[in-house]
Amino acid sequence: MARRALISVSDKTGVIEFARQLEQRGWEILSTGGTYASITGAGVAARQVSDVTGFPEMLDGRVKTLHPAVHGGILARRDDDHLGQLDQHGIGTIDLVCVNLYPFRETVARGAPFDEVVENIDIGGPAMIRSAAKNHSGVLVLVDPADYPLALQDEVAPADRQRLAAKAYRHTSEYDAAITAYLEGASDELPTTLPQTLTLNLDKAAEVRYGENPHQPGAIYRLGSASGPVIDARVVAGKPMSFNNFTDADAAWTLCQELSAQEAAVPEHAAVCVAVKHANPCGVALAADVKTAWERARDADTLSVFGGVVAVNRPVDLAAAQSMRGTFLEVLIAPDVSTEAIAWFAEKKPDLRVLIAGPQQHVSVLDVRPLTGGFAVQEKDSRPWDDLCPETVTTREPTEQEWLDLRFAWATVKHARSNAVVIAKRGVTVGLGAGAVSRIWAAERAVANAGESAQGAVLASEAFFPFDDVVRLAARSGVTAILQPGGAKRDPEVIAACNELGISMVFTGSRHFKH
Ligand code: 93A
Repeated sequence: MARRALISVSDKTGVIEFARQLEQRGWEILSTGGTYASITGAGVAARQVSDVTGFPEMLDGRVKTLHPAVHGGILARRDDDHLGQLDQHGIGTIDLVCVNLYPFRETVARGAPFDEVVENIDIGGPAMIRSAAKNHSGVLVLVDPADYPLALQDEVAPADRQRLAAKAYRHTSEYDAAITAYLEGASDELPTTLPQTLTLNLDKAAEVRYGENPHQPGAIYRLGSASGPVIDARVVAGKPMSFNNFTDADAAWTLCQELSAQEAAVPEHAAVCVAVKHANPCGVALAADVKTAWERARDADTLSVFGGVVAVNRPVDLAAAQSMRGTFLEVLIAPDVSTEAIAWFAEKKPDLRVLIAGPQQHVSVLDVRPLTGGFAVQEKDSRPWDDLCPETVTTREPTEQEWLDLRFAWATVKHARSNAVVIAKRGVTVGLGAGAVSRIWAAERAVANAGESAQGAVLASEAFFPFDDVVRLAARSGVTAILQPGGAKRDPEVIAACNELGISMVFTGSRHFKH
């Protein structure tokens, strides 16, 4: 009997071609309404799931695939007992499940009303993904178009099947974490004060050889039962993680995720690479694919990336891995890393810690810093670009490209230590000045880094300009648009300098000190 695949995807990227390839290899395809329409509309043969269940999709699509004919076909062990039971009930096996979920996060992100957000909680999709992942020895589970080529091979190795299953559970757990976070926050205004007494329950999550320096004992603690992308990352190659590796990887991953969410709608910005050195970004880039994003981030500052920590938002394949040859890196963290890339790293870069990020659960929104005898505690600065009302205050408006670059530079500067200035051009940081004790020094550092590349670039600052000196320096270096919070006494002088020099300036109204 032909092997059967069930395809039910909201994100239809690559699905038609994948279905076509399956058809050519003799697979029978089952699919749900919208997916069925896409596939068959492109001339690929498929059957509706409702044909198999004998029930139409009902309750506005809330019940499409929740049926024993689907879950029995996925969950049956491939042995005589279970296959015999399927036979008795006239149920055929399902050998491949390709599902991605209703766009819950995207619906929240565009500010949709509560009822619409709730309607976008996928139930049947996660159920199928979890069923298939449980039975991964007999069923391939795909939640990411990047894995479609793997599934087209004649034989998929047990280790790859297991990796796909782990990825599937990560996919559904992150999805549930997003729903939890939304529901926990949806009914309440953000608290304006923190509680009188804070009880932090910290459990040791990892041992490290020492703290920031060899004479300081150190360890990594988990807050309650929280899970985190770095604390719970899988180290798939390289040496054990150090204290500084943990903190830098967390910094890199956080910025990478923020940029990834922010740039999601721009296809040529789909891949994000963040290189961090001593908690500050040193090269950040967007591109259409991970290899190019890494190469651009590296080339942004080839000196500082040496010994750095790198985060990317897309799976790392062999080509991307090989492009890291020749750069000494401490840590690479990614949502996934292919088996070939892991093997290559293990052989060619045995010291590099290669991490597959763990799930992020929205538990800790606190930023805790040590004081002698206590802690300074605040809510994390997680304000997104969409919360701002950026306003052009000069005669010249930024161009479309400059707007994209300003938004990108803003996210990056927010994650750099104050005082920070970032110069960016076409989705790459070309100059970064961070942790400076005066703003003009941060700007001078960024301009010096950028050199010729500052021509036609944009500049972002995490706090306002007390004087017009940064504007004049930026203009001399060739910068054409500037973004900063505004709100200084001398704003009129600063704006006048921009108008005199033909530069656009945007005020965000939002400061992002990070001391
Ligand atoms: O509303 S659901 O939770 N109920 C279901 O039974 C179900 N089965 C698949 N959503 C369900 N799905 C989801 O439909 C899939 O996870 C996928 O995201 C989407 C694909 O729908 P369509 O093929 O109609 O575009």
